[in-house]
Amino acid sequence: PPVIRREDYTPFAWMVPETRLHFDLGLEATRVVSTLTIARNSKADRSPTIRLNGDALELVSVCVDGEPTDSWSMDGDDLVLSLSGDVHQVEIATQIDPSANSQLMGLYGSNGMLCTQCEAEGFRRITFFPDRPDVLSTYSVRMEAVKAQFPILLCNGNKVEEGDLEDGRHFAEWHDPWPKPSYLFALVAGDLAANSSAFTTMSGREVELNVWVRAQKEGGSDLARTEHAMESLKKSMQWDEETFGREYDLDLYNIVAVSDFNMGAMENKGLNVFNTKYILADSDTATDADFDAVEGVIAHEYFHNWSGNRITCRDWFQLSLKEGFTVLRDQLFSQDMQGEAVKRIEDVRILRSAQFPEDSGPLAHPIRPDSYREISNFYTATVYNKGAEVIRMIRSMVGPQAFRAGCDLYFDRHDGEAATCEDFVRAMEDGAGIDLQQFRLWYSQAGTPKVDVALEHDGSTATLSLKQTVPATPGQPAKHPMPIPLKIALFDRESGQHGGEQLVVLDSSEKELRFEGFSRKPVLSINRGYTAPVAIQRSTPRDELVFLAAQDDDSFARYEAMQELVVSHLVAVLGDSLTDSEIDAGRASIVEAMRAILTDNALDDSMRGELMMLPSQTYLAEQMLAADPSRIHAEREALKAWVGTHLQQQFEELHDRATAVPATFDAASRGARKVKTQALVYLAAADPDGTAKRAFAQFNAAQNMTDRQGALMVLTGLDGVERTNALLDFYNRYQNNALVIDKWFVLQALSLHPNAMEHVKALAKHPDFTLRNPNRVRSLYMGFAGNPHAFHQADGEGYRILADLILALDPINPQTAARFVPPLGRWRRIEPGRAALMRAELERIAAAENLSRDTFEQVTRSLG
Ligand code: B3K
Ligand code: ZN
Repeated sequence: PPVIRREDYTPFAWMVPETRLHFDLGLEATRVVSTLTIARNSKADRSPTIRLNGDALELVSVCVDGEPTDSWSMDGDDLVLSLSGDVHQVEIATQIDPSANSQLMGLYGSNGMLCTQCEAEGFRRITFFPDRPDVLSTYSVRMEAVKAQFPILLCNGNKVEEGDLEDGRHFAEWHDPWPKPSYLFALVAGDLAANSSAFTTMSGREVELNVWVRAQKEGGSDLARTEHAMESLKKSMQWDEETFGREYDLDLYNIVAVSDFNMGAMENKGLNVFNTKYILADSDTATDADFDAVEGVIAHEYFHNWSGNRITCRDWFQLSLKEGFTVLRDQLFSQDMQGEAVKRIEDVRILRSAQFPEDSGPLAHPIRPDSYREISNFYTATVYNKGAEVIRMIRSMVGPQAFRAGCDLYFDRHDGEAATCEDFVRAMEDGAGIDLQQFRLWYSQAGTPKVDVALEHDGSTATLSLKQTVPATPGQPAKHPMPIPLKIALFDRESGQHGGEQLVVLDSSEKELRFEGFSRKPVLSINRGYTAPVAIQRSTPRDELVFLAAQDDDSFARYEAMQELVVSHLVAVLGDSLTDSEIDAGRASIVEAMRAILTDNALDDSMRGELMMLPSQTYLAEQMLAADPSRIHAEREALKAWVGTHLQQQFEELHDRATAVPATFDAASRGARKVKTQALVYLAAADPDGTAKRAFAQFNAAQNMTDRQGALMVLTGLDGVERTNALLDFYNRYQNNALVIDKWFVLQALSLHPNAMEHVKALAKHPDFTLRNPNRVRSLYMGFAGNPHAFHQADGEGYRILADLILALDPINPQTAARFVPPLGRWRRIEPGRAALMRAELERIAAAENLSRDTFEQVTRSLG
């Protein structure tokens, strides 16, 4: 497969001002007739042909200006038409089989309904079209189908007509007035039921809102589980008006939940299609975290209406233009809904466990990549989450008001266009009043910068020395220094106060900053609020970290101090550089800091729950050049047991207190649920038998999924009758609910149980397991790949299991298969014995015949 490069971009030779589509819908055979009005693009070179992309289409006929023509040819899957004039009408008939579409790209069947996924290049699996984001067209669509089978027919925009036809068939006609690229096209047909409501926009437009689910379902309809999604949609619409001044622009907003979906959701104009996972939620089947995820994804897709749809991307290299910006927008929204401190910590945790490994591995790429073979492989944590961090840095440097002015200018200047990241940066410069010349490096350089920090004290002067290095990444051996905004504060140890925060920007390799008026050496709090997505490297004395963990008035910095305390201890233990008494001292300071967290009455439980979490295995592995996953796992577990043993009484008291809090949706009750399960995690490590009983009691008394899943998570890691009974009870109770059965799979795949690998092998043969449903595949195998002691078993069996999965899944669903390659691609950062085994599995995959473009690209880059 060819490499596509950003520098090769050229505008398309034709414009397609109008697209008319006629669908005769059927599960096994769908006939599509498309009528395109095309005109030469005066801003592009003149071409004697037009290239219409296709993928696995059966061509039925081609007409130009009303006449059948044979002046066309196939170039691979693409249809190339010769055209002499400047304006033409092209009519193409194709036939497709949605039931055979297991890739879930284009038009496919799911549970008897028909739905589409077109981003990035799925529209070409529906009809021949210039399937690129810079070709904008207005769509008029007629859908026809058997009414009993597909009573509801949905498409983008507004419904203009509907009616009955002969032979039990019916039709609906839709028109979307907003020009859009083909990747935003969507249709859905099926037996659906809606939760309907309305929203009045700031200028008084009355918008009909519908959340659609499958009408008939064994075990009752899902309609009752759509209320939270609907409320989240209204909150998002309101918030975007208040915070960004953005208003919705159609009279209708439809959301449809489907159970077979490659990603989380899709922002198609006026017709979002969602994975059921991000729609269905009630307290019996969804955890508090699930509720938050629904709210966040609903918001994300809604916000795309401006950052993505009204202003779209010129080409796929600009993906972060819409994704990074929209992630930032949904993060800010969730901060406002759920509380800023905890949300920020959660987002940084995701960045560190998903994006940092990308940046330090063979798949590292800038947030605006320079090349790809398969664009689906670039829907990454780098483009999304680091992309959001990059824009957040601009916001931190200019402040929220100037940032808003920059956004206003961007929306105003580029409305209706297919824009670039460069357009966004320029609008920020002009609208927010900041020079971002050097800052543009954040768009072009990959790798997580490291910042070395030292603080010296002499007389009344404190001197802060900062030094940055941006590590080499594939294709980028040498880097330039980037501007790194760091919010800092200097604390006086005795009073526990600081003299105000300030933002320093490290914009050269090295910088020294002097601060006057310190009779004692201050305690440095740096990268407060996590202003820059960098790795801070410093050797802070333990007592200063304990001080910050207990006292810092920046919640993130407080969390960070606790993390650093644990990370520095575990890294030293793993480096075999500590004497026994040093190990004891390290553990003692962690116990001391944890005790302060458990007993601080001023702390709300939600924040307490964050502070209680140990740094993840992945984040710890990031700190080493060649990690031994088993040892990291063992030392992390040993520390957990140590802390659990030394604070057993405090954890039990916390668990008892939290258990007594009545189960509601308010923040206090949610916080109580969070610390309840956190306490069990430590207690399980310290006292497995006693905790099995305690967790089983929590499981049985649970009035909601948060408590039930938390208890089951702990129990799956333990041995005994409680484990067996809880797993059985959970399965029987929820066997008709696919999303909950996904939890049952993932908990066992992730479990601390020594036989987790055997459990995974057995679950792969379970009647409820299928390679056809991405949620189910991810539950079992992403869980497994994230389970260090099972996946990284020293004999390499875990690697073989994952490689076998990739090979089996690739012919069915290449996009999802390719997502399992990165865990194997980490081999360079793993100790040599395992690294060789991982590499061997990658080579075995690479040698397979007929590998998809998706998997081929990821495997070759990973071997690279
Ligand atoms: N824009 C979609 C991504 C779909 C990608 C499919 N390969 C989801 C989102 O970011 O909102
Ligand atoms: Zn998005």
